[in-house]
Formats: sequence, structure tokens, C-alpha cells
Amino acid sequence: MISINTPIEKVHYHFPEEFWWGSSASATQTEGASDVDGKGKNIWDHWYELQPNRFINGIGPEDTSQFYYKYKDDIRLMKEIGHNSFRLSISWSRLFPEGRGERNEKAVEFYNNVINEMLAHDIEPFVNLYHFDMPLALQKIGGWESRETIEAYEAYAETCFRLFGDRVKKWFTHNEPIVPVEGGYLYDFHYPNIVDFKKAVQVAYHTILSSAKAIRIYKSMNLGGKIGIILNLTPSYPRSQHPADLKASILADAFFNRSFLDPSVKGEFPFELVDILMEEGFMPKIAEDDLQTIKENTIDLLGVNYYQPRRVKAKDNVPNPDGPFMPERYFDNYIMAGRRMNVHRGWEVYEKGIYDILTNLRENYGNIECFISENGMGVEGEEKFQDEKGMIQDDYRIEFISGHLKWVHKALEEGSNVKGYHMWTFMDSWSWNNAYKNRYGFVSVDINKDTERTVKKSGYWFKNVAENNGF
Ligand code: BGP
Repeated sequence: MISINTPIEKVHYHFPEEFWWGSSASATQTEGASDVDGKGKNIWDHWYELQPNRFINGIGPEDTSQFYYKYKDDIRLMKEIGHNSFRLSISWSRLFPEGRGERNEKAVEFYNNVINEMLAHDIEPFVNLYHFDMPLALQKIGGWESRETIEAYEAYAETCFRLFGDRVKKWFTHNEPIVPVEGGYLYDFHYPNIVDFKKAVQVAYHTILSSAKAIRIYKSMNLGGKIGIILNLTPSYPRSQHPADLKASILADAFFNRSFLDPSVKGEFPFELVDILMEEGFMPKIAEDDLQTIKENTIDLLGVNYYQPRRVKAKDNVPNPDGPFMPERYFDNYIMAGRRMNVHRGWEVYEKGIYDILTNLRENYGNIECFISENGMGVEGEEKFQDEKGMIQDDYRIEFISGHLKWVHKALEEGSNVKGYHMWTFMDSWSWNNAYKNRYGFVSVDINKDTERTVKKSGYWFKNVAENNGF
């Protein structure tokens, strides 16, 4: 039985003092105000204009949860539900409407206000520079396919460090950088909807290089904070211990996890991946000094996003040699009998995955300082769980979070360097292709009532957890 008011003596899972309790969000998904006060278009604004049918219920990014106008109330609510930290992202095209060149002072004012308001409430801002939102002007020159975008990103990053780095002490270069590669260049769920493995590799490579270059700039500025990256680490569990299944899982892991994890933490790429790229003729264009830059500029702090595991097996059938090259040439995805599902999102729920990730980081990545930067449960039709006062009784979410936190706690006991837990997300937000279908927040947002906010049961439960440093 889960109580939302746990007395301190009943805390079974105790977390260290100073543990980071909070949530994460991104600019495009929460700010709204997508074409006011000088913001330039990003790829989401553009894609929605081209193909509104690709967004559930035709709801686009133009007026997502209105954080741009309501940030003061939202930050007050964050405090009310126990946050000591919160991750936001800066909208690149709000700060630089053309991606580079002229800066938008209204954006500077907005992000200054948000950061100051958070600090006034003792909520530490964790700031991410890139969350899927390429400025359209830069996508027109190829986005991450082009080295010009890396230069523009360096200038953007340096501007952010200069403007906000006196107060922001935790920076992140990218959120889930594999996702724009998958969505935009392999599986057609992000603009520019290209299916081309060679371009996908170049995009991934440039993203990693951009991260290393931003880290180099940040360190040279001596601002006294930490800089890292946020990766969705999805353990690849093999169907069996048969060598063919094991090999499939090693390769899936190299494609989707180690492609970014290894260069970010160790400054080098996994040889399993490099071998495949060489053999198949997909090596990216690499300029002199690039690999040195990647080697020398690794992260201080790793954000781990975890939602679901990946399960893989050796291929059942010989892949079609004439089809487009896809990572799935080396493995098949596998549905484990008896798996538990979040049916709304179609994702398996496997709490132990979070522990396996933390253990892998401890054993194989020098126990790098890390935190859970996203974990959460998207649920459709949450209104039906509303009580007579309008509060959503989301016991399933409390169970989901506590189930994961127990494994985080076990990892901690075994020596993991995990420093906090951020839920996805503070309030129900616009979810890319899924718009407002799946609700993830501690706070509900009524999109039919001027985005009215109401704290859910899980929000008050979380307050209790944060205040007791455990549950
Ligand atoms: C992560 C992203 C978030 C968020 C979350 C939930 O991949 O970093 O931006 O959207 O997943 O996923 P979805 O919105 O697709 O349900």
C-alpha cells in the first residue's frame, strides 16, 4: 500500500543527502509561444506546417503548455512538490532565430527570468542546449549533416555559457542524440524524414563532435560548473546465451548505446561499430584533429534516460541485400513472452534495467558521476482517474517510480555514483508525434481550459519522497 504521507521512521529506501530530486522538460514541448517575441522556426514548427497529419489530433508545437507565460506559477508548483532541481532546454531558434548571427534579446530576458526564478526558489537549473529542435535555417543547409551547423552550435553554446554560466552550474550538450539520428535519418519519425544510413552516420558523428567542441569551450571558460550529455541508454538483452543471440545484443548495444556513450565518456568509438562501418563502406567524413578533439573533451556528468529495455535475438532470416542498409541487418528485435507493458506507450516496463545500466557504468565506465535524467510513464486518458476534487489518482505512476527507485537504491548501495532522479516530466507536455496523447506529468495540464494545472497524487507523493530523501 503506497501512502502519500510517509512518516520519516517508515522510510525503507533512504537516499543520500543532497540527492537531486526533480524532473526534466524541453523547450519545444513546454514553452508554447512558438512564433512570438522574435523566435525563429525550428524543424518542428516547419514539419507541422507541412504535414499536420503526422501529429496526433493535429496538435502541433505552436502553443504547447505555455511555460513561456506561466513559468512563475510552474516554478512555484515545482517547489511545492519537492523539487530541488529541474532540467530545461534552451530553444536554439528562440535565442538565434536564424540559428546563428543575430541574437534575440527577448529570449535572453526569458531564460534569465526562468533561471533567476528557479534560484529564488532554491531549485537548481540543469540546462540542456539541444533537445531535438534544429533551427529551420540550419536544417536548410543540412542540419547536423553539415559542419557549418557544428560551427553555429559552438557559437550558440558559447553564448549560453557566457549569458547564463554565472548561475547555471550543470550543462548538457545534447539530449538523447541518437533519437534525431533514428527519427530523422533512419526510421522516419522526425523531420527531415530521410532514410539513409550513410547520412545517419554522418549526423551522429557530427553530433558527437559538436558535443566535444562545446565541452572544450565550456572548460576553457573556467565557470566552475560541470558539463555532460544526456543519453537514452537502453540495455540490449539477448534472447538467450547462445553465441548468435549474444552477438546480436552486442551489436545492437554498439549501434544504439555505445555509439554515443563511449565517445562521450571514454573519448573513443566502440570497435565493433567501427568495424561494421568500415566493412560496409559507411565511415563518416572525419577531418584532421576531430578524433583528438573527441578524445580530449569528455564529459564530467552523465544523464541517463531510461524507459524500456531492448530485447534482441539473432536474425531469423537472411536480410534482403537490396534493401536499404539498417542496423537491423545484424539483429532482430524480440518480444519476450510474459513481459509487462505500459500499453499506452507500447513500451515494456522492466525496472531492473535501470540497475543494470548503473552497474554497467560502474563496472565499465569508471563509475562516472551520473543521475537518472528521465524515467516516466505516459498514460492515455488519465481524466478517468480524476477524483471528485479533480485530482488524478495516479497510483500506477507512483508504483512505476518507486519500482525504479528501489533498483536505483540497490545500485547506490553497491557503490554506483548516481546523484539524483529526475522524472519525465514536471507537467503533462506535448510529446512530439504523440502530441498530448500520453500524459507523463506530476501535474496535469487541461488543454481545453487554458492549460490549467492541477497537481496529481504522484506530485504530492514525490514531495514526500524528496523531503524524506526516500520512501
Ligand atoms: C524522451 C525524450 C522526451 C520525451 C520522452 C517521452 O525520449 O527525451 O522529449 O518526449 O522521451 O517519450 P514520448 O514523448 O515519445 O512518449
